[in-house]
Amino acid sequence: MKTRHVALGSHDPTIVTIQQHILQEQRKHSPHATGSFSWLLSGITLATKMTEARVRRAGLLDVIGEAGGVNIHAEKQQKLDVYADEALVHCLGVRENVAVIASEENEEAIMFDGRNGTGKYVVVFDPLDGSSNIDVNVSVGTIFSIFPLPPGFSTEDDEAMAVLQRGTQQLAAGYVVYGSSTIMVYTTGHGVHGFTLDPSIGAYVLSHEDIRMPEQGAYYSSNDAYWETFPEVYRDYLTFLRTGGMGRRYGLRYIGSLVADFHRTLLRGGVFLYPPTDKDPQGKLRLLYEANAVAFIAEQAGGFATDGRRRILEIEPTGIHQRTPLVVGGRSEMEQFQRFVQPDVTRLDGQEELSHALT
Ligand code: P6P
Repeated sequence: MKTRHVALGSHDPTIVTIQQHILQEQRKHSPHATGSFSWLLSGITLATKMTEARVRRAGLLDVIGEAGGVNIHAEKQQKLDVYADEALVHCLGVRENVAVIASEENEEAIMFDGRNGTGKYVVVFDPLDGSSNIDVNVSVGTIFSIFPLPPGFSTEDDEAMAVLQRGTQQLAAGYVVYGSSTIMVYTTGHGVHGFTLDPSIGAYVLSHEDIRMPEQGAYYSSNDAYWETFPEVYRDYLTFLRTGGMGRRYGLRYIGSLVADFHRTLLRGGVFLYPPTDKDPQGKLRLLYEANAVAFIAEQAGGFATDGRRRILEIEPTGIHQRTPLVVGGRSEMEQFQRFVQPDVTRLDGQEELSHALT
């Protein structure tokens, strides 16, 4: 009987895992890459799979509810916050090319011992954003950014200095949405790509190649409960969208979980806003491990992100946990927002940054 040779995957040639994709991207854009970056990324994907397994069974395991502690922001830590953080710290800790990490769940940055010479990367992350939504089965997520270790940085230096880098320094950024399916979206500066976790093989498989934000969407996304405390220019802009100023009356979609609200905005277009409020005059979202990653991905997909005055990626961080207002969306919505917040088009900084980012 003739032996039939079936090459692995030939029955389903579309299977491209995130590891394969990273290696392909590295070979395409940095031919001399050593695979060190994909080794790092495999630490993040493993940690998110560990977290996903718990999130999926949250109602069945003793992981619902509060862990009893509070984080740096005096927010009650959920048990899954702590688990997700420990998974990332462990998985990144065994990757010798990671020198320093910083997490929403830990006040200080962590410098791993004995990494002089091998440590090349800094990873900052929000291990489980929106975790208070878990108990009511609403999507939550993990957000991360990867930076180079600054040249000349040594173990004698303050690890915070390794972490406090502008968003433009990011080598890569991504997020995972633990939603109706689990999807990881990432960029290394060469477009944005999405990978859906296939539980039957335990791998993230390419499902959304080269994601582009629609030029114009149909939704705005903000917590209108704070309407009265939004700065007037934000209220004027939202009224403009609501009343058809951009050729259509925008609907409102707001989940209250950044990764889910941003993921919808990335795929469907529109604009997400967390403006300054009386409760959070500097904005609620964190620059380093939320806004920067979202901004990098948005710009790579043809959109833009600002804090209302500056391009998010240009903000010089002064603190690991500093907060920022965030407005992120597609080209049309962001150009219109720019006209509201910086009407004097002669003002070069914002205009230049916007035009630079949107070219
Ligand atoms: P509010 C979740 O707690 C979070 O940090 C983000 O994921 C989300 O976008 C925001 O806060 C929601 O905040 O004030 O609307 O509940």
